[in-house]
Amino acid sequence: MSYSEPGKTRFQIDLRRHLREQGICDNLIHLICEIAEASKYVINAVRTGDLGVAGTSNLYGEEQLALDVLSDRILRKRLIHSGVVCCIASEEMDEIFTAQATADGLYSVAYDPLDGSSLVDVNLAVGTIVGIYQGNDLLQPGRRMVGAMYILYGPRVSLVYSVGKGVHEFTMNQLMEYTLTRENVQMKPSGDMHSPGGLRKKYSDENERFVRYLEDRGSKLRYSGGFVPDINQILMKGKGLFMYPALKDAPDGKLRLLFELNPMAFLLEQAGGAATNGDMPILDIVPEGLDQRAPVYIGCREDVAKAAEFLNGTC
Ligand code: AFP
Repeated sequence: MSYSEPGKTRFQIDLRRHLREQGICDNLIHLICEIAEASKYVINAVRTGDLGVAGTSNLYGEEQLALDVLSDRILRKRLIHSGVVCCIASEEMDEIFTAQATADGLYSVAYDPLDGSSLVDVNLAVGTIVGIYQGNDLLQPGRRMVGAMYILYGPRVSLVYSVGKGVHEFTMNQLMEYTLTRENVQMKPSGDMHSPGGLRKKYSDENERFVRYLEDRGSKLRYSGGFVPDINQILMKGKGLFMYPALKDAPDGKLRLLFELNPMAFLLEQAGGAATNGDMPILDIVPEGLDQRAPVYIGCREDVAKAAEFLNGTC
């Protein structure tokens, strides 16, 4: 249902009220609201912050931008002081940070504070991605998440979340409050848009054949270089497929399981879509380390199933 139809004024439902209606515990409501609060400072950093490098590198050996470091610090502080988090890990940290020794009634959070940060200097959309687990174990299959969300910093700021009861979109208003704009977002079974990541000349024959199949079917190319805007486009249009496959020199692809793939796979499945690495659902992969990557095909469930057929040779 859309709450923003032109010409119709509706009562605005804010994030906290919507969360309360989900019947989840107060700690989880508090945690999601704290992340939403932190995002207001991240958007401020994105809009006005230093675009230079930080002079440090992350656990993948990638050069960190000042914005990566600042966004990470904003989220980390907020999470640590929330009182409801025991462990956190982010794409910008080397190891898991323990905020509280006890795990009872508390959550662990895996997040990418500013995904696509290298796009800020050319003024393209970027985002924050978050996966939430009960207790202190972050190295468990994504299917055990109790919630996932992202915040998209585009021409408008939007927050999309799920606590396992559908996918809901909120948009930041002029008072910097998140109000409901779409409830129970649903994916179509198949679509006509594709976002193929990675250099095509490094694709396997199977992946190359799959992309040619999509093109022959009339699928349009839609790739921004930012995972959050690319996934948001698929979710909000209800159609499309994003892939970042294994490459000849990168057998696990590029995207990170804990910080990027699991939260997005959780949201897509909640909306009736799917996500696979080609062999198994992304959400069933048991992570072996924080820095694990995986190939990914995510979007409409029939398109994702077709990708798997090309990869396993049945198509
Ligand atoms: P950065 O955070 O280094 O900009 O990477 C963004 C990202 O992880 C993800 O947001 C994109 O989908 C993907 O990389 C794009 O990768 P390519 O530049 O190889 O297309």
